[in-house]
Parts: sequence; structure tokens; C-alpha cells
Amino acid sequence: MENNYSSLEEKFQAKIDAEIKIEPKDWMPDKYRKTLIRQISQHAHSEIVGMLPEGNWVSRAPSLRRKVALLAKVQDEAGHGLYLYSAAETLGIDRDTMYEQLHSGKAKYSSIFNYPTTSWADIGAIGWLVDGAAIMNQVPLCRCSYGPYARAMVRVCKEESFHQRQGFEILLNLSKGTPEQQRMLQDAVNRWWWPSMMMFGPPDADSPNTALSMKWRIKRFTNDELRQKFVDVCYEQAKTLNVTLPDPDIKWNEDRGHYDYGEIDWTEFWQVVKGNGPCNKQRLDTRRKAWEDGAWVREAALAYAEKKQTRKIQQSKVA
Ligand code: FAQ
Repeated sequence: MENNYSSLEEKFQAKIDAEIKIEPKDWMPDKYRKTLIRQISQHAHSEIVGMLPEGNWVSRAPSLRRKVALLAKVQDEAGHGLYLYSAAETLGIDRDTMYEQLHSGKAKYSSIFNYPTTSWADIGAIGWLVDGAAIMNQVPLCRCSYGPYARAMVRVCKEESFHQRQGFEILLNLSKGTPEQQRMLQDAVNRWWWPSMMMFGPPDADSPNTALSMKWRIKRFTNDELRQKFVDVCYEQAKTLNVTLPDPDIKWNEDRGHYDYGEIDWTEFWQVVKGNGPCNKQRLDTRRKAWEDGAWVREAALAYAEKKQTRKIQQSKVA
């Protein structure tokens, strides 16, 4: 039995090493399945909760054009959540269980969505920095070893790129605006920079999941590798926006060929992850209320499906 199991594991790893995708009905180690359910469901929850900070500005967007783009973006995030819940379902967990895990506070979602959006410039900063960080992390996930997750990420990444552009364009306009608009821009970047850096997860030395996820090619880069790429890209883009990143320690390191950056406040990160961020309670209350308010839709859909089924049975009896 032991031998059989280890040979199954060896075959599984050989497939991964040969870049052959793992599909839902293939054999996989239990821990691989659990890791994917954990990551994909947390990712799905992040997309759904991530609609809330921006949704706050749909009715306040400064023009019809901005409102249409923001509305489309928020709807895209809902779509991403749905693809991801579907991808997780292929691993044997049902959607109601995932929702229950979110609503009970058992499941995590990205720390970034527990910060408030207090000005219009925040919508630009989310597009530039939050979607920018999401793309950096998610483009490699298009090559994830699990087929349904990898395929879902291709479309997600295309849409995230549009989101990043619309955010950058909002900020670029503000950067060419009045002194007050420029101050709004700088203030938003000051507040969103460090939480965006935290999106990549704890430093590699404190990341319990990275080693196995790299071996199984779920993750292609470590948290710190992706964070470094993000800093290098943003530093250059900040020059175009004429904005300063709120980190006095950022400087070019000739030897490493990268920008060095300052210490991240990991105490703040873990506080937010544990539920003590500025908006954690508000976000979960809103999601729970949406679930309760939607009960009649679920009941109506079930009643309709049952009615259709009964009619089908009756018709087949007549025939
Ligand atoms: N927030 O060992 P690691 C978006 C947890 S989508 C909260 O390094 P792993 C789109 C982690 O779960 C943004 N918790 O874990 C959008 C683990 O806890 P666990 C979401 C975090 O999985 C844009 C523990 O810490 N993206 O932005 C965070 O190997 C705009 C130890 O960490 C994804 O989910 C965090 N930031 O690496 C929507 C991408 N970081 O589960 C609206 C897919 C870590 O053991 C508007 N996920 N933790 O109890 C991933 O790539 C990975 O799961 C990482 C974490 C990199 C997030």
C-alpha cells in the first residue's frame, strides 16, 4: 500500500515536472487538493469582497464616463469570483460551504480590502497599485499546474490589465490637475502603498505554504520575488505620475539590479488578517447581509428548477 502510494506521488510529481496539467479527475495528493481549495477559495472571496471598497464610489464617480468604467470593473470582479468558485468546486467542495466559511470568518480573503476608500483618488490608486499587485501575482498563476485554475486566470488577467490602466489614467489626470487634486493623488498613494506591498503575503522566511506550492508549481515565484518585481515596476511608473512612494528607504541597488525598500509593518498585516483592520467588520457584515437578502432569489430559482423537473417527468410519462 505504502509503495503504491509513493509511486502514485512520484508519477504525479513527474507530470508536474513535465508541465502536464493536473485535471479534476486525475489522482492527486490530498494535501495538493487542500492547498488548492484553500488558495482558490480565498482568491474567490477576495474578488467578491474586493467589490465593496470600489462599489462605494459607483454613485460618486465624477463623470458618466468614469461611472461606466467603474461599474464595468466592479462587475468584472464579480465574474472573477464566479470563475474561481467554479474552479474550486471541481476539487470537491461546494459553493455553499465556501460561502459559509467566508461568512463565519473562518476563511481568509486579501488583507487589502479591509482599508477604506475615502476619496476619488483612492479608486485610481486601487487600479494602479491593487490591480497592479494582483496582476504581478496572477500572471504566473496562468501557468499553475492545476488546469481549471490556470485557465480561469487567463481571462482574469486580461481584465485586470484593463483595470490597472483605468486606475493609472485616473491618477494621471489628477497629476495634471489643480494643486488640490495633486494632493489627493499623493494622499491616496501614501495610504495604499504599504497595504499593497502586504498583498504578496508574509516574507518567504515566514511563509508556511510557499515551499510545497513551488514544488507543485501552484506558485511559480515566492512572495518576496513578486513583491520585488512590483517595487521595481511601480518606482518607474510613479515618476510618470509625479508622485512619491511613501518609503524613504527606496533606492536603486546596483549590485542586485533592483530597488531596495524599507521595512514592512508585519504587525499591522497580521492584525488585519486576524480581523482587526479598519473595515473587516463592515466588509463581513455587508457580505452576510447580501447573502440573507438574496435568500428569496435562491428559493425562487430552486422552486423553478423543481417545477421544470416535475413537468419533464409528467411529459415523459404521457409520451
Ligand atoms: N491577505 O504561506 P503564505 C485582487 C495568508 S485578488 C490575507 O505565503 P500562500 C483582485 C495565507 O492565506 C487578491 N491573508 O500563503 C482585485 C496563509 O494563511 P492560511 C487576492 C494572507 O497561500 C483587485 C498565511 O497568510 N489574490 O486583488 C495574505 O502560499 C482590485 C501564510 O501565507 C489572490 O488570492 C493577504 N494579503 O501565499 C479585486 C491570489 N497573504 O491560508 C478587486 C492567489 C498571505 O495558511 C479590486 N493567492 N495570507 O491560513 C496567492 O497567490 C497566495 O495565496 C498568496 C499567499 C500569495 C496570497
